[in-house]
Amino acid sequence: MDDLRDKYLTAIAAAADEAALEELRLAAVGKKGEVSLQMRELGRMTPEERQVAGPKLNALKDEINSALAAKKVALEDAALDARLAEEWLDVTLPARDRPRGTIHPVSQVTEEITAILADMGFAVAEGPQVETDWYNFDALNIPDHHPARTEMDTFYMARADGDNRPPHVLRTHTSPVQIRSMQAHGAPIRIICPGRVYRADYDQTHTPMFHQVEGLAIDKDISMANLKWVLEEFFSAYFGTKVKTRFRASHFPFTEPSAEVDIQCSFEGGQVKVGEGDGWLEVLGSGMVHPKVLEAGGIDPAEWQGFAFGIGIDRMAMLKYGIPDLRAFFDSDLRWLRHYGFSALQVPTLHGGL
Ligand code: 2NM
Repeated sequence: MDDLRDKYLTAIAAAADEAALEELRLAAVGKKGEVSLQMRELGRMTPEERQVAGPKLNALKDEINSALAAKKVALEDAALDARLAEEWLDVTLPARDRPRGTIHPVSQVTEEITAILADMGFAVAEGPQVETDWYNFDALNIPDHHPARTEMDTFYMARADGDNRPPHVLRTHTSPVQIRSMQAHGAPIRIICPGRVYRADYDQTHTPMFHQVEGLAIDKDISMANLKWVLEEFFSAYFGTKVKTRFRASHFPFTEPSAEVDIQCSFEGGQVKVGEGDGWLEVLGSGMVHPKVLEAGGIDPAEWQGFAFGIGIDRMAMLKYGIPDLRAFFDSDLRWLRHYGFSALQVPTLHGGL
């Protein structure tokens, strides 16, 4: 029995892998293993002999099984150690840089403006950028002879000879969307229409494509007072400081009366600061929607009235984020986009101060 113990404990200690261990298990304590065969001999012993040999054999079997189990764990530990040494990973390494885009200031500011006005109860409406001249001009009470209709100011779509569809233009404002919304939903209505608009103009302060958001609120008793409140709330939320407005009488074909709106600002050292000082900056046009425009939208002007306004989004972005040159907005220069662009994670919210 001592020979068997020495033989197997030594072999188990020296086993190189689990397969060798399994072979040793079968040879020692398997059905036909040496220890098992010895146990079968017990039957042929005298009771006195058996009382001595039985417990010894059982102890030997237990000892070999324990040695097998312990060696199995040791082999597994060694295998894991080998893998850990082999598959070495430095989790403190900085991640590889990935190419990342930025959110364009126009997109960011559109989101900011939308968040503020949506919070006041305006729904967002969108529409086509190619419009008939009826939606872009006639419905807005812009007469046939009006200079805005000339090819000097408006992009007309090319037409083949004999094409008798009405003339189409690139919309010069988002008002056509408001006409379509009035036709679709009727009154009362409170909507804003953000989007791209087009005018044949190109210099320091004008690009042939730019962005506008127009607002429209129609109900039974809406007045210029409501307009002034909405605009002051809007500008104060947008610039993050109380902003006074100044209304100056003006003229647009689609509103009567009409007003151009200035916001309070200071000009110091070539720097414009909104919401302080005693200077004024013209930022939008507005007024009470003309009865003829309500009619074009299918709304009875004897029953309903309301205000409308139009703001230039690009200029709002320049003012808030100190961007000096409008034309650079649309150059797609990566250095400009990285400098003035926003992170995709920087989502404007009212509670976050936009
Ligand atoms: C402006 C100025 C004044 C305007 C009018 C309408 C409509 F379609 F409802 F009649 N939408 N926007 C409007 C009025 C726009 O932009 C400078």
